[in-house]
Amino acid sequence: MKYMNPIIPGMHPDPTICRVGEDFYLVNSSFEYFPALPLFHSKDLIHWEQIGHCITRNSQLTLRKGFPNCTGTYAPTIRYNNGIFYVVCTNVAYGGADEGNFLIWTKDIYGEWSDPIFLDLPGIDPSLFFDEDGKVYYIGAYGEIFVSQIDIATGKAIGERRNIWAGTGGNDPEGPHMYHIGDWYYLFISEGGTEYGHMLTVARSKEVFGPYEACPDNPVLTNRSTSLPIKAVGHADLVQDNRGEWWAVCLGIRTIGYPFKHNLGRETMLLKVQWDKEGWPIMGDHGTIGIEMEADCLPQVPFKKKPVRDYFAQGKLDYVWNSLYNPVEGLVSLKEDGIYLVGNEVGLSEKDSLAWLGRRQEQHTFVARTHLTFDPIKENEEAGLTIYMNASHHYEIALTRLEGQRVIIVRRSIGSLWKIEAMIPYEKDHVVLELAGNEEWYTFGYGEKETTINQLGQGETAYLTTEVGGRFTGNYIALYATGNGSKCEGKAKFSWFELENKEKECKIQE
Ligand code: 6LW
Repeated sequence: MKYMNPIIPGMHPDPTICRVGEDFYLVNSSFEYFPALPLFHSKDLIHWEQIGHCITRNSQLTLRKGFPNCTGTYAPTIRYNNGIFYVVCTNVAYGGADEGNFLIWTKDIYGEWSDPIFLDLPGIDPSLFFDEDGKVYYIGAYGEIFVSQIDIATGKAIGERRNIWAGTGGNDPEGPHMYHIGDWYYLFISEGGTEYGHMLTVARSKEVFGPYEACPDNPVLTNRSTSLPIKAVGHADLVQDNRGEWWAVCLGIRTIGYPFKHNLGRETMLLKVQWDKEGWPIMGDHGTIGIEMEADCLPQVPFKKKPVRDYFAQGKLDYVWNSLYNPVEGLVSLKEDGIYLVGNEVGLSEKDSLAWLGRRQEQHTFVARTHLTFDPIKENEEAGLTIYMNASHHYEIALTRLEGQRVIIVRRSIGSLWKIEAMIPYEKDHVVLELAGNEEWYTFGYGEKETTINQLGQGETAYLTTEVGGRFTGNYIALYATGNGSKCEGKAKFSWFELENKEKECKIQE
C-alpha cells in the first residue's frame, strides 16, 4: 500500500505521538500562535483530524511579543499513562512571563487541559518516559541530552540530573525521546539543526542513565544530500500500533525553487520503523523518506471532510483558526452572520496584538477567498486578506481609505522594503477578496462576487519563505483589520472564508 507525506500539511513541526488502544493522538509546536499546541486524532496514522488544542486559555500560557517566528511553544511531547494524558513543552519567552518548561495534563482528550506546572529543569525539547517499574523520567536538551527522574504529580525533579549523550558530533543535539524496547533503553535525538543538514541519530543502553552506545549506522534517518523532494527531516517520535508494528512521525519540508526555499513551515511526515537483527532501527526507506511511501498500513479510517467554505456558523471557530499572540478581548468576535474584526492602532508590520485571525497555508497551490463588508471611516483604516510570514514579511489586499478616497490596495512588505503595488478606487463597502498561491506567485484579486474577480497585483512566493523571513514558522493566510495608528471606528465583517487546496491530499493508494 502507498500513502503520501506530509500526513499533516502546513506548519506542524516537532510532531509527538502516543497511542491508546486503537487511537493515536499527535501534538505539534505552534510558537507565537494561539490556541497553542494543536492536537490531532487518527485511527490509521494517515488520516488526521484536529480535535482541539492543549492550550486554549490565557491562564495556561503567556506568549512573548516582539521576536517573530521564534518564541512561544517549542517541541512538546505527549504521553499517556494510567488514564492520564501528559504534555511537556517549552515556552521560549526570552526571559518574559512563563519562560521555561512546563507540564499540563488531562483525563479527557476531548476536554480542557490543566493549568501548567512549571518544571525546574533547563533547556528545550522536553520529553517524558514512563518506565515499567513506575518511575518517570524527564529527558531534555541543554547542550547535551540529559535525563532526570521526576515526580509526575508535582513536576519536581528527583535526584541528580545527568548528561547521557551529546550525539554523534552534529550541531544542536535536540528533540530527544526515550523508549524501552526489549532489553534496551533507546534514545532517539536530532542533530544538525532543523535545516537542510537535519538528521536523526540513536543510541541505546541497558540503564536509563547510561552508558549509551551509538548505533553504528547513524544517522538512522536523514534526507540531506539527496534529491528527494522532502528535505530537513528529523525530530521524530516513535509509536507502536496495536499489531506490534512500529512507526515514527517526524518533521520535514517541501521546498520551492533553487536554491531551496520553503514557505509552508515544517510539516508532519510518517515513516515505518523496522528493526535489524542487532536491534537497531531501520527508518522509512533505508533511512530516508519520500512523498509516496510504501508500507503495510493499518485499515484506513478517513474522517468526514469539512466544506471548503466556512460561514463561521458553528457557534465556535473551527480549530484551524489562530490569533497571533494571546487573544485580546474585543479585537475578534464571532457572531451569527460572520467574524467581526475591530482594528486597533496596531498595523500588520508591528510585533503586537492586532485584529488578526489566520490559518496555516497548507499547500503550495491554493485559492483563498473571503467576503468583506467594511467602511473605512478614517484615513488609513483598513481591513483585508494577508499572506503572512511575520510582521516584516507579508503581502495583502485591503479595502482602505487613502487621501480621503475609498480604495482597494495590494501592498507588499519584505524586510525594510514596503510598497503599495496597486490601487484602485472602490465605491462599495463590500467586496470579495481573493488570494491565489503557487510555487512562484501570490496573486491578489477582488470583485463584487466570487465569479467576477479582477486580478490586482502579485508578489513572488520566494520572499515569503523561511530562508528570507526567518526561523521556525510557515505562512498563514489571515483576515485582519487595523486603524494603523488609531483605533478603527468601523467594524470589518467577514461573512465567509474559503480555502481550496489544489495539490493531491494525503491518501492511500492501493
Ligand atoms: C525545536 C527543535 C527543533 O525546539 O526546532 O527541529 C526547534 N527541531 O527541536 C523549534 O521547533
